[in-house]
Amino acid sequence: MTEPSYKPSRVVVVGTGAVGTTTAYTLLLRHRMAELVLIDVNHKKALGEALDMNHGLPFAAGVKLWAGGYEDCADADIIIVTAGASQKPGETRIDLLNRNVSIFKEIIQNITKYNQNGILLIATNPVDILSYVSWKISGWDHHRVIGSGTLLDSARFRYLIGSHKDINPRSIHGHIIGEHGDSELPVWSLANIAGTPIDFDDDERKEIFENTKNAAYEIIEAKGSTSYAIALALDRIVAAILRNESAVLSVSTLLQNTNGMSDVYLGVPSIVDRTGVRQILDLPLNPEEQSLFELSANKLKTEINKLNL
Ligand code: 6V0
Repeated sequence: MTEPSYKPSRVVVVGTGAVGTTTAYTLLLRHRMAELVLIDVNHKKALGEALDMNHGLPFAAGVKLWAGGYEDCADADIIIVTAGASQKPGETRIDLLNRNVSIFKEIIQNITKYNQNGILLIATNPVDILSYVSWKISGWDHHRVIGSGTLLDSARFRYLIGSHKDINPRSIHGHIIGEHGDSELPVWSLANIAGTPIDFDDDERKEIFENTKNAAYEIIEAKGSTSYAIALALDRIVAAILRNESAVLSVSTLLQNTNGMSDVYLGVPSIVDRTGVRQILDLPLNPEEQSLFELSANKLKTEINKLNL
């Protein structure tokens, strides 16, 4: 009798620092996949993290988890990349660019040596540019190369609006778009609660957006890195992919005449399903938002043009 063909779902996390391990732990607790592999240039660290998580399995889901090598990417449905340098207090995300581009050249080549059909999910900063770099180096269809984009920023935005209104952030609809970084912008013209516009005055809007944009600086100053919220954001994207949800998430994806902008990765509300980013939603931005969106896209295009890809 022939064995039934069954391929367990597999997620690989490359980089077992603060973001990678918190993401792996979140995926584990939420039982997102059957197999979870941890890879790091510091293999000992990956081994230690895998052991620690494995010892919790009697209290958690039936996930097979190990510290592996790039050959384990072969059967992966999703490879999440969180490896590389992170911001030190006072550093911008763009400051990390040169260091992380050379790390990425090596990592993406290692992954694509073993896998051609999976989905790459990039979290390392500057995430939009590194998603673009990953798309170029991998040669994969752009639908399958996704950055975490402004999903985390949008969550911060919704949390802050919800706190001001004393309403659950899950009931707040609002998006931050553009760069995951200093040139991002809030789409106030479309933000709403059950279709009702949000009645903040200019000062309240300014305060909420500044706190959204500067949240990472504040957390890094206080505790050295951010990890819990980004882990939940990455978990959300993984769930949307593996469950074929067609969920609308502000991920970083290749713009092709999106609100007039092309050939750059930026965070925009996109439909995410088992194929990756199925489609971008073209937003009816007001003229001020449109010009900020163009500034953000052009800022990143300038940085991309400096790279030798
Ligand atoms: P960290 O804790 O320093 O971990 C980085 C890990 O990467 C370490 O374990 C390194 O050993 C490993 N690493 C370095 N080079 C390689 C390599 N060539 N191959 C494999 N592994 C390697 O950093 P942290 O986890 O805090 O941050 C990781 C990245 O995520 C940084 O670039 C952050 O800026 C970025 N973040 C992105 C967010 C987003 O919204 N997209 C949010 C938070 C952080």
